[in-house]
Amino acid sequence: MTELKSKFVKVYSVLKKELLHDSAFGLTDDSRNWVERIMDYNVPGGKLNRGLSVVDSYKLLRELTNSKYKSELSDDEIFLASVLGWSVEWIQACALVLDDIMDHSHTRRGHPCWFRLPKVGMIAINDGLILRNHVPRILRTHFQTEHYYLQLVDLFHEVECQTIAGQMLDLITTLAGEINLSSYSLPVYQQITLSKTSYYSFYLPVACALVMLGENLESHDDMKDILLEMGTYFQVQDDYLDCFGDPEVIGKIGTDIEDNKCTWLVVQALEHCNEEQKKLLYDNYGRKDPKQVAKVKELYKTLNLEDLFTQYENKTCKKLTKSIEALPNVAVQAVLKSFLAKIHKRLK
Ligand code: DMA
Ligand code: MG
Ligand code: MG
Ligand code: MG
Repeated sequence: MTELKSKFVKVYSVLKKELLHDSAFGLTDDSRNWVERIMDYNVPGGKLNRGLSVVDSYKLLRELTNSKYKSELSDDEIFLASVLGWSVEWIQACALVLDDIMDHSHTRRGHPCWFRLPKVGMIAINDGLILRNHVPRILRTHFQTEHYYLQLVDLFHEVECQTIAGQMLDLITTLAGEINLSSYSLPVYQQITLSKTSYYSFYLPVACALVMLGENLESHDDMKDILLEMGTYFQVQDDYLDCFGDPEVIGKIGTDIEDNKCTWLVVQALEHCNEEQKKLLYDNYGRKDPKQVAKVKELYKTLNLEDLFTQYENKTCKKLTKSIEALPNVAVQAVLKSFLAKIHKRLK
């Protein structure tokens, strides 16, 4: 583990302790124990890519955007950037707890989904809200007196609006798809991924770093556009791994076919199939029966969607690299390249 990562990881228990003793929640001994379980089960067990990229982005952007920041990162700066990183991880934890209920998922990060645990069940809905309400408390405790506090609160709020609207679109598109799969297309798919994934996973971490550096977010739209595009690439990979990934490696069992989701794979299948294959897809997509799921996967194989995905990955990586290299600022380029390196050809 790098020194920066180990400093980041340590901040989790600081925040956890503060939240467990935050009088706003008026916790009893029993509810305090429950909240501790919610946090420990759902917040720290992921790849931490989103959280760490706040610290990494802060470091890269600080070193190169402003000459007054030539010195080493102070412990205070690392701590504050880590707090923001964990706030992003908290948003993610909340989103995943609720997403797994809505997607009827079974496992997450190699364990049963929180709502699948005995005695949790639909309490998980309120638990998701607890996690979501931790975020403004964290921001208040650590940033209240900073000049950029309001900007930070606004940023989290706006990104959350995007994310939940994206989740809604994901879910209602599925309803339309249950009536007719022909409503699934690449533009519809891109709209869903942009809002449900790109904003909170790619834009938010970098925007946090920029706000901390006192930068005006509006003047970084070129970087934002590339980050959002990377988010789509990331979700295409997520869809691919849902079907073709190793559950042992990705830590979750795919449910997209059963759930009738508008995924990159089904959009490609619809685009490339003949009439007979289309009928097979219409008859078997969105059904719980494992035999029907297997038929859909077989069709994906017949249509060579695995090769198509590899081509997409290579093409997208080239295109993103070109856009990144066309940007004027080296620091911005470095941030974007490190994001791309983290996700390109990922297996989990
Ligand atoms: C994830 O979409 C989006 C959010 C906001 C959690 P998804 O349901 O494809 O994610 P996963 O495959 O991790 O369940
Ligand atoms: Mg989902
Ligand atoms: Mg899901
Ligand atoms: Mg998925």
